[in-house]
Amino acid sequence: MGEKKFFSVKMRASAAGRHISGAERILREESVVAFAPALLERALHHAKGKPDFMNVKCEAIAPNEIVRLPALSVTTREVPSLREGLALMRDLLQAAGVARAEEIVRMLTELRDMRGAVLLNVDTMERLESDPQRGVRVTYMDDAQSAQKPLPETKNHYAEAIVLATKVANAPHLIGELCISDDPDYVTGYIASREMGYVRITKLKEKGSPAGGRIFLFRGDRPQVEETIAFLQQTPVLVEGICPVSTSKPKDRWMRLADRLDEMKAAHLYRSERVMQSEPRSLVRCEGRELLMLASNDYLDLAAEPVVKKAAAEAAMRFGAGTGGARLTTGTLPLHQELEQALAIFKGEESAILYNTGFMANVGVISALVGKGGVVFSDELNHASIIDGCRLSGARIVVYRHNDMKDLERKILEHSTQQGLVVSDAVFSMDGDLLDLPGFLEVTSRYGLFSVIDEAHATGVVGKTGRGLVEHFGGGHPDVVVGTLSKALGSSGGFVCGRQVLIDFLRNVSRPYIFSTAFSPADVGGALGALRFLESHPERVERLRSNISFFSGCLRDKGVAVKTSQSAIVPILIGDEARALAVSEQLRRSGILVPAIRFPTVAHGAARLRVSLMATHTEKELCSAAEAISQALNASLS
Ligand code: WAQ
Ligand code: MG
Repeated sequence: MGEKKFFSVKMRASAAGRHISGAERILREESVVAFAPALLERALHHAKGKPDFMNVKCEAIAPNEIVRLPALSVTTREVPSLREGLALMRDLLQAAGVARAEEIVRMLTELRDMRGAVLLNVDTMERLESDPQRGVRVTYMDDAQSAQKPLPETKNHYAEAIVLATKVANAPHLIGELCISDDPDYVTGYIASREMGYVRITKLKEKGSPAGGRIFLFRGDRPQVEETIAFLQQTPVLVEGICPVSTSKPKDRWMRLADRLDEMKAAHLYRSERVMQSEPRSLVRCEGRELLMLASNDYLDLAAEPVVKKAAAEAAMRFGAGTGGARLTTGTLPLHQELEQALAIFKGEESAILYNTGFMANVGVISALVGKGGVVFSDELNHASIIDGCRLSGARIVVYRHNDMKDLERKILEHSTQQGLVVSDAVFSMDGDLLDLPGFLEVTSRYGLFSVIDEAHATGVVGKTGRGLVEHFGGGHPDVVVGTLSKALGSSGGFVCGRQVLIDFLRNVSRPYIFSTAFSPADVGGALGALRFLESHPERVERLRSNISFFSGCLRDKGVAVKTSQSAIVPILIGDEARALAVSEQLRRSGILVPAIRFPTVAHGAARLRVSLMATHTEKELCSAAEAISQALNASLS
């Protein structure tokens, strides 16, 4: 018989007859001599004290007696408390078809001072081990890779438990196992079965508790008990494919996310959605109640305007719900081109290009016009999509003071560049103020830099007929005008206007344009409908403007200090995040929807209410809203 034998190598150590430490391995003959000392080493360094007796026993095993079993799959369930850990174990046990789960988990928590496990008939609750003091001990088992892994000086609870659990899960007539360590400080335990695998539960006892034990779950008849015990005590098992679990327990990746959310909650920066159950009009249904909407960007109330909805619906009926392709492949409809032409004319530019969102328009144009080696000059209060466009371009980013053309010029002189771009919001979204367009154009043209303005909140709002800053200031010509269809134009999407060469260039290099599916017929149709409506109803813009000055006046009458806004946005500065949330919440209780704007949308400590007005608010609504705001602000101070 040329076949190499395996040996079972067992160590036991005691002091004054009291058990201190035990360990075993199953090793190939040639590894025995190298590994036996590690077992002694471990016994000599045990926390329970110095042994006065140590015994290493080596027994040959024929290779054909050894059963090789694949390791149970491992999952870890993080639980915040002991109560939840035990409840989880009970639920898993119940799910595995054990009726008396609650009783069994309680029995487990009450075990201590056993060397072996309880063998329990799960249906009758009868204990089947012949010596209930000692319990049933499983032996002859090891990790199949053991000769590659030196035995650690201190116990690796997981590595040893997964071997035992795999053997137990495969024992005849056992349907599973429960375990709590008897180490006072090791609070992770497990429930295991062939079906559910090895489920680690991170808290199953309080730190310091002397409790600990195992229950093997038996289902069968009395005579079958022999078979189960024989397998546990005599059949040598090598477990293959054990995945390492780090015992230093770095946080689970999902737990890390949950921690971040908890930090946000603690800092009053957590956000969640509010669900609207109606059209976005000046009165909306939100979470079961009617609220006065003071937070919409649909400034002209066009999203719900009947002719606009009709245009969106007709476009969908004629061309379908989606476009099925990018603009340069199969996604361009006559509607897209018609809308681009109409936008160019409305803005007084040569040409226009559509993007799926205003965010993409900013990212798409900035990253196309500058790159590595270039410089972008960006107002410190620019919108997130401008900031991200600057970052994505790879150009150096130079932030200048808000609307400060002197600072802009100083910074341009400091960073002389052949390839430069200056970008600014036209209406600043959280402050509602306007860009100094004449100053901006003077500086940018003096230094030959691209001038980019984002008219997201200006289109449909600023200028006598809503055409934006150029109309408002009576002239001037930025190189690039970005806009959105999703605010005053009541639809969805963004656009860029400018010279033909600019638009041709963007169609060829701008990645958000090239690699997005062309946006849907309903969006395009709705935007076209809204643009046509706006062209023929400039009085909507007029009504919005008169609401703005009326409302600012009401606020001042009630003692709330605000400037008359030149846009539809009226910021009411509060500062403290928690206070801003409290005021917003109080207003919601009085039937008014005004969000608290917080970091990172605005700077830390610059939290505010951001009121935005619509053309269709009535003076009565605005007057009572101003009253409610003033009251909520006062109440939050006391
Ligand atoms: N056979 C049967 N029962 C045993 C055996 C054995 N060979 N060894 C221990 N027990 C019983 C005995 O009652 C102990 O008090 C109890 O189990 C706990 O044993 O993935 O360390 O060796 O991080 O303390 C779980 C690891 C660690 C969880 C379990 O058990 C994880 C542990 P301990
Ligand atoms: Mg222990």
